[in-house]
Amino acid sequence: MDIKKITDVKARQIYDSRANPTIEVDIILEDGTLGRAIVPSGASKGAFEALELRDNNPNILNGKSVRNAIDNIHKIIKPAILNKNVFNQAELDKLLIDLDGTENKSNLGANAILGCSMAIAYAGANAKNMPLFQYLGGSQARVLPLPQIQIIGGGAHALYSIDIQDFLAIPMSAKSFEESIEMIVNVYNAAKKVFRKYGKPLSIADEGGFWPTDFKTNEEGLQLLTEAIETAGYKPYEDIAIAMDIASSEFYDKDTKTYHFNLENKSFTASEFVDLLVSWVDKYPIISIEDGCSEFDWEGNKLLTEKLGNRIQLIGDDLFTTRIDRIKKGVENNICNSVLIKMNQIGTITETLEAIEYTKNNGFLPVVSARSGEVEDATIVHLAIATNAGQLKVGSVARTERTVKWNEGIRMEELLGSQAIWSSKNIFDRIIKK
Ligand code: 2PG
Ligand code: MG
Repeated sequence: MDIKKITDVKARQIYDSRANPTIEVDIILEDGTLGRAIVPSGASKGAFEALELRDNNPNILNGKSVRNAIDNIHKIIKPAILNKNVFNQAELDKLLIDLDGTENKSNLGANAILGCSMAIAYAGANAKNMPLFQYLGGSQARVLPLPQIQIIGGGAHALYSIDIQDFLAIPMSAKSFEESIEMIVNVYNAAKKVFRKYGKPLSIADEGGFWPTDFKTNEEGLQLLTEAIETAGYKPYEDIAIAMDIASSEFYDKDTKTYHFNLENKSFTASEFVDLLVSWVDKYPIISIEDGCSEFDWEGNKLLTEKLGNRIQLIGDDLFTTRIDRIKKGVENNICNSVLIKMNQIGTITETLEAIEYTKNNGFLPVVSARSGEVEDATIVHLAIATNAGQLKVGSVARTERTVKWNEGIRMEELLGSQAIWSSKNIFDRIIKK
């Protein structure tokens, strides 16, 4: 068996796309090979995510510095993984989990652990001179994911100027990954024209999509995006369909069990809110809805699935937080039909791979996803290809922390050449029964 020993571990505080500190980890091997990775960070975080360890000193970087997590890497993780074989990813991830010893990685910090886990994977791949997707997924890793790309960004990513978080586009008629990105770039640029036509300023939200200034209703996002699709010369739904991330946990009141749109000053019971979403699916070219109901509202999500589960993709993000125990609850009770996969919700590469595997094996669709705070790291693209997950969500087609992922996908499609398989809209045939 191949052995390459880890001889050094270095972590440092660097900065993400939202000017927040984050962690970069270098893993160095006996032959000098370097594996380097950077940890992303969310804003609309799920209550059941693994813990991102921040220093919480109000005098330093708004409490967001990550020096303690970095100390944990140097003082606790480094001595434990030195001289270990880098190719034993699962064993090393298990070691990191055990070193932490808590259920939510709150001891060492999920950010400290994930940074090491990712860098170990890169060091292994680099030592074998392989792209990461091939190292993690082998010779059958070759499905290029159907992208889900943000055109308008609201909610926590635009100072709550509207309640709904994302209006995204899915390139249904694309014949390849490369073409799929080109199509969405056309829609993005058409959205610029549509915004100008209505006199809306072109500001950019956290993930590169347009900031929803002067919206009177949340539904306006659906109207503008549909018009942008048409302006770009595409047929809504057939060519480009709409995906939404409602991120409804952000405006759900646990005590009164109601959903509240601040923009319109309207409150909804779960069943009224589900009815609203159903009416939107009837009226607009929507193919996918994420977190339609809150992470605390299993009944609402169940009702939503009863009404829409055969018609569109229903993704659980905050609801599942990439945890098999929570995904299992969805599978067993027919709640949602898809799972958003975020590495830092769970904290290691191995657990992320297991969550994707579990999701696929139980007939749900995994959607590998970036966070709203991103960096120049394209690990998730490789993760999506490595697992043949079939879908990838990264924010918009603007801003380098986003394009670094799409561009890597274009390169990997080229590298795979005739071996590449295009996920395509057919992926939805597994859940949509029309
Ligand atoms: C989401 C993500 C990415 P955040 O809710 O799906 O869009 O946002 O990283 O802020 O949780
Ligand atoms: Mg989400």
